[in-house]
Amino acid sequence: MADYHKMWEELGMDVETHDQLCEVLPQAFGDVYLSQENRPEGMDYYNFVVAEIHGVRPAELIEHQKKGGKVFGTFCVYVPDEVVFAADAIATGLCGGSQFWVPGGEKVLPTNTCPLIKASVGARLDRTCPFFRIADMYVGETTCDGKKKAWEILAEDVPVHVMDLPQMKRKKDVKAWADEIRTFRKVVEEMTGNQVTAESLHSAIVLINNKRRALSRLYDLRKNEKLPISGKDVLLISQIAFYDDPARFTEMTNKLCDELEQRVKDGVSVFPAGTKRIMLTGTPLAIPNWKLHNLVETSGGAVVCEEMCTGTRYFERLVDEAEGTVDEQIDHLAERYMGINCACFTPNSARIDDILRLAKEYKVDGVIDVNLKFCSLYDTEGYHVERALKEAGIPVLGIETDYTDSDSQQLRTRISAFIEML
Ligand code: BJ8
Repeated sequence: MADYHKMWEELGMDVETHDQLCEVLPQAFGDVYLSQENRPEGMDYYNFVVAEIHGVRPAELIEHQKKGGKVFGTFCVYVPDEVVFAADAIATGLCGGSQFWVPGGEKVLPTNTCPLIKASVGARLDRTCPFFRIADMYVGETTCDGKKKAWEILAEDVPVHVMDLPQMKRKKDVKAWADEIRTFRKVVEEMTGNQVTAESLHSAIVLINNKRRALSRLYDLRKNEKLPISGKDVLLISQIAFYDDPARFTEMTNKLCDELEQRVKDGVSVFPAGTKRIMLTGTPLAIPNWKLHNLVETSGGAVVCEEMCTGTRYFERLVDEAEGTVDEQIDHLAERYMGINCACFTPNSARIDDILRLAKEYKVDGVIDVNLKFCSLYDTEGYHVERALKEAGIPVLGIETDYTDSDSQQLRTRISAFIEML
């Protein structure tokens, strides 16, 4: 990796502590990723992005700021990136997926907070992630209780705008979300000094839809009996989608899909025939959380789909691209985003329908219902998820875990036994 120490120092980072993270990440990435056989050549791009994760993209964001541009950090797939890009600003995902940041979060949060929140808060307060330093404003949402309270703590250190997400899906809730997006538009316009116009919003909708189209194309390729790419690799791509430049990401992902389509034509598979097809459902897997995919794919299974925010919830369904006024387009955004099925909604039966549909589409042999420790929303919803799967005759294994490696052996035993009985 190139030397970015000067940039990190200028960002006010704790460079010494950050160096420790830089030391362990390449090893972890090598073990999980580079050890795979017959990886598509198109993965070189994503390998490069990860190798330079705290260098290349942060440098681009800083370049954008030097030209007077703003950067917004987000934590949830309900926040419409389109509004940010329409004001000539950049949106970047900030969810933390490493245990490295958790102790920092625990300094201010109860221990029984989910690791995603603890890692995100720790990354900011300990000054050990450039993305968290660069963002001019954080955009939070009222999804789960832990996040809602975390925004108040983060707001002492960085400007935070919180979007009030309704938790039911009635007509009036969709309208309320559209109003929240209108407020967000004003916040973004004020922060950037740029206007969101009908033209710029339309271009941004097409830009982000194209990213969704590329991801959807990639996921469709996993529906093939012969899998041209591993689940691990697709997870990595999904994670990178949250912070890479959207146009470049779309181009590179489409290029990879060209290669994968050729593989399908040639009958190439990265797994031996008969490998069990597993779908994961549940809480998101933020970068660099590769633990479960690695366990499944080194225990005789292949992950073929993720019903997760780092998965189908991120890209399924497009925003209506009909041209119109800013107000009309915001209504289209609200409709699309309110179609995401997060466990913070009640009832959330459409998620169960999605899981059953995806299990069929991806021809899965079994489902693993994943819960990040202390996420009571997904944990509780697991009751309905697992019951519906059992009723449909689809084997399911419920798992609760965090970012540590302490349960890896135990999980491997359970996952191997599950895959063996499929
Ligand atoms: S739309 S899943 S990204 S809220 S895992 S922090 S819910 S305690 S991340 Fe999420 Fe948006 Fe929903 Fe997706 Fe809270 Fe649960 Fe932690 Fe979570």
